Formats: sequence, structure tokens, C-alpha cells
Amino acid sequence: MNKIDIYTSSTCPYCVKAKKLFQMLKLDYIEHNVDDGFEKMCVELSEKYNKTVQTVPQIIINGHYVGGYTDLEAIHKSGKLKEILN
Ligand SMILES: N[C@@H](CCC(=O)N[C@@H](CS)C(=O)NCC(=O)O)C(=O)O
Repeated sequence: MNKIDIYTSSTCPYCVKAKKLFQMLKLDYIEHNVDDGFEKMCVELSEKYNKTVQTVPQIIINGHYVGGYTDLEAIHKSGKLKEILN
């Protein structure tokens, strides 16, 4: 069982692309809409994963910090996504 968290905002095209990729791969995800808590998310994820977080989407898979859509697409294409999936 995989745990995929995606932090999104309602108007974000990259969020839509990321969710579409997960749907295409038949991977369930938990969506956290941060329209009302964007700054809080940035601070919390930056601290938790020791990264500079300034955009949505933010994607975490099985505790691994992935990053945004371009990062997700890159690990999908390279095959690294499979390595962090169960
Ligand atoms: N390369 C990033 C780009 C993400 C991005 O630009 N997200 C926009 C919304 S779609 C954003 O968060 N903009 C807020 C900002 O730049 O302050 C990704 O692929 O996720």
C-alpha cells in the first residue's frame, strides 16, 4: 500500500498535471488543498524535509519528498518512481 500526499491549490495547472499522472498510473493519492494555508504548508514542509518549498504541487511518496510536478515527471521517466513505490 502506497501513501501519496499531494499539496495543491485550486488554480494550479501543475497540480492538475500531477494528479492526472497519478490517475494514469492508477495510484491513489491524498490531496491536501492549501488555498487557505499555502504559507503554513511552505514553512512546515520546508522544515520537515529541509527543502525550500515555495510552490504547489508538493508531492511526498511513502515519506520520500519528491517535490513538484516536474520532479515527479522526471522520476517517472527515469524509473526512480518505481523504486519508492511499494
Ligand atoms: N516546477 C514546479 C512549478 C510549480 C509552480 O510554478 N506552481 C505554481 C502554481 S501552478 C505556484 O505555486 N506558484 C506560486 C509561486 O510561484 O509563488 C512544478 O513542476 O511543480
